[in-house]
Amino acid sequence: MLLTVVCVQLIWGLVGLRESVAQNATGKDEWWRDTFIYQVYTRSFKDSNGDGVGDLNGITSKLEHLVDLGVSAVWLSPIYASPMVDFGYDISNFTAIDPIFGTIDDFTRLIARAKALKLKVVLDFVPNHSSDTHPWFVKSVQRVKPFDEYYVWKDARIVNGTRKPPNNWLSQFQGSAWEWNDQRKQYYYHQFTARQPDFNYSSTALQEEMKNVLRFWLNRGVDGFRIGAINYLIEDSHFLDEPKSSSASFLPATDPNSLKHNYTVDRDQNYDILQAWRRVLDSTNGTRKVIMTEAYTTPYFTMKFHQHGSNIPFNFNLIRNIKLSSGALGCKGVIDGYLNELPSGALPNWVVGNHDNRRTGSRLNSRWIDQINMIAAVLPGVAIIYNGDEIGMIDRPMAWNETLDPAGINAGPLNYKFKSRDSARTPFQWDNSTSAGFSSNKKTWLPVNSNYKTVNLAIQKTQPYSHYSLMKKLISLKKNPILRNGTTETTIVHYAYLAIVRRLQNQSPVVLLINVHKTLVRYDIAAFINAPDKMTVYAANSWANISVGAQVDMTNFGIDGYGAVILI
Ligand SMILES: *[C@@H]1O[C@H](CO)[C@@H](O)[C@H](O)[C@H]1NC(C)=O
Ligand SMILES: *[C@@H]1O[C@H](CO)[C@@H](O)[C@H](O)[C@H]1NC(C)=O
Ligand SMILES: *[C@@H]1O[C@H](CO)[C@@H](O)[C@H](O)[C@H]1NC(C)=O
Ligand SMILES: *[C@@H]1O[C@H](CO)[C@@H](O)[C@H](O)[C@H]1NC(C)=O
Ligand SMILES: *[C@@H]1O[C@H](CO)[C@@H](O)[C@H](O)[C@H]1NC(C)=O
Ligand SMILES: *[C@@H]1O[C@H](CO)[C@@H](O)[C@H](O)[C@H]1NC(C)=O
Ligand SMILES: *[C@@H]1O[C@H](CO)[C@@H](O)[C@H](O)[C@H]1NC(C)=O
Ligand SMILES: *[C@@H]1O[C@H](CO)[C@@H](O)[C@H](O)[C@H]1NC(C)=O
Ligand SMILES: *[C@@H]1O[C@H](CO)[C@@H](O)[C@H](O)[C@H]1NC(C)=O
Ligand SMILES: *[C@@H]1O[C@H](CO)[C@@H](O)[C@H](O)[C@H]1NC(C)=O
Ligand SMILES: CC(=O)N[C@H]1CO[C@H](CO)[C@@H](O)[C@@H]1O
Ligand SMILES: [Ca+2]
Ligand SMILES: [Ca+2]
Repeated sequence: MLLTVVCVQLIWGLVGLRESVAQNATGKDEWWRDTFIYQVYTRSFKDSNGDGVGDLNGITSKLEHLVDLGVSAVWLSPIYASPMVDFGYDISNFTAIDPIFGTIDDFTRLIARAKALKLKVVLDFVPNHSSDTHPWFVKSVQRVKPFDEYYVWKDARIVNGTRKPPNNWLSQFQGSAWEWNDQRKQYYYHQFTARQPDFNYSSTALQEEMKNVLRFWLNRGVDGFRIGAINYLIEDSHFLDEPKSSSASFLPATDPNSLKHNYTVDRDQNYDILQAWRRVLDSTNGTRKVIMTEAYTTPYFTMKFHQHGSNIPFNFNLIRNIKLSSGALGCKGVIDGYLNELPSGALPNWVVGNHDNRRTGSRLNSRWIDQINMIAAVLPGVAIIYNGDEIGMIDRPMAWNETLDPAGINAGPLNYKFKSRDSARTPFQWDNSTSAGFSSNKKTWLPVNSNYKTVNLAIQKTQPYSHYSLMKKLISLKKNPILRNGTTETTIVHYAYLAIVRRLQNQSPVVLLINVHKTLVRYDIAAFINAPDKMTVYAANSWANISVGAQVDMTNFGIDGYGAVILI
């Protein structure tokens, strides 16, 4: 069995050597090309006033950290007025700052400071739904025109004299996606919690409102938007039951994965709406505006966003498809699969983490933290990191009575651990002082991870082989012309190494080498990947046990188990 795997890997390795993906990252000279973009989860980055929740003034006070890292842009998770049922993804006013985060003047100061530091600012745009406390929804309930059609309302189905939802559609957060409203005497549709009614994008008045939201923030100096849950915008107008999925028999009938969502997800008209927003952004003056889109979907629907106005349709492959069991072959497959699917001329991107997924060190394990960061850096295109990725923060397990995320609460005490996103949202670990330097308050909205005394930014700044020191080198490497314009080869060297080789004309290549095995293996890597006999270590993780700057003999080279190095 083991032998077979090794043989297969060897054959793949040989194939890999000859098969160059030859994918060069275009996207012309957009400012986001070949950069890292940094997501700030607003509630957890920095608390300026001691109430235990992160805020705008906190972010402004820490923008220098992002300059020090070298990222091109900061994307802020929602800062808008919200009852915080889904921690800001339930918006009650799209053009107001929630008081917990500050004021519009605080926002203006944040933008001014970012501009002075040459940092771009990207806002979260959450267009699928609003909060049920939004004045539009309140008026919709009262059937006030034109608000009456802003949301998706349907009459009940009466079955044997009992009121039932219009169809079998399920919420992403468990159970029926329909909620009865006793005042309007109709059900409304909600893809997420019942406190987040979906908009009706067939209403042109609603479409116009949402464009005005974009214009409002563009006029205040933002450089683009990250559009959340974009593949959920439109629902099929026939409202037919969705078919059962192949895993339906293993799942409770309330689990959204028990249905095949072909009437509520990935509808064609989503792309038309995106293009209308693209036109709004393109008709503003000044810096070119970026659109990043979030959709957990198939490669076909992901790639389609490239042709409909999204500059960065999030590529979740590193999060979703790299497993502990992947090995070098699995990693190669994931990377090549994505690059081969990309439409010609499209700019690749690699999402390393976000507030909806477990952190790398917890989803996989600690040795993968640097390896995933290195893969995202060396591959062509944009890398998107989540606050804490640069210092290797890991999830903080939560007890049931500490759970705040509605996705966790709705799943109940037995299953919340699989659904809750709280563990990846704990406060940023700045230093070893009270609440990790996040807040002067000992009590923070989510608890600080108890590892903060050893895992924090201040200490990692002093350590030459820390996650942070490595991340800084990775971010600056993105600007290397070979990474910008070179071709990409993914290769399995011998059986132990995943190699990513970036090559430009006659220059010496840039090589990422990851030992997926637990022991050191020496090999003539130079011959195998057609690299020079002598190369220099540009960066290394701590497992590699090798000095940055060392010159190595590539004809007989190896790195310690789980080590990863970038050679130039
Ligand atoms: C949102 O808040 C702003 C600022 O407070 C206010 O001017 C505006 O009317 C509000 N919008 C709605 C739809 O309530
Ligand atoms: C309606 O009630 C009848 C009699 O109780 C029952 O046989 C039938 O299955 C019910 N129909 C539905 C759709 O529940
Ligand atoms: C959505 O809006 C359109 C156009 O205003 C309207 O015809 C339709 O009935 C609305 N759909 C729902 C489900 O409310
Ligand atoms: C949805 O799936 C069902 C069953 O597989 C199929 O009959 C139907 O045509 C599909 N509808 C769409 C819009 O793809
Ligand atoms: C963009 O600049 C042009 C020329 O200066 C000006 O006419 C136009 O009004 C500006 N558009 C916007 C949206 O500011
Ligand atoms: C959670 O429950 C434990 C006991 O099971 C208790 O010690 C702790 O104080 C509770 N925490 C909260 C936040 O209620
Ligand atoms: C806390 O960090 C400071 C500097 O970052 C260091 O001097 C000090 O020893 C640390 N204290 C503890 C208890 O780790
Ligand atoms: C790399 O590509 C950029 C943008 O296409 C171009 O301006 C630059 O000259 C290229 N550099 C090299 C070394 O080919
Ligand atoms: C990218 O590759 C295409 C063809 O594969 C080539 O025409 C183009 O010049 C390349 N662009 C850069 C920036 O190297
Ligand atoms: C690191 O390398 C040194 C010298 O090559 C060796 O003595 C040491 O055991 C290695 N450490 C680990 C953790 O592999
Ligand atoms: C990445 C992202 O934006 N995720 C959000 C998608 O929308 C749902 C519902 O608003 C949120 O819960 C997610 O956090
Ligand atoms: Ca605060
Ligand atoms: Ca929707």
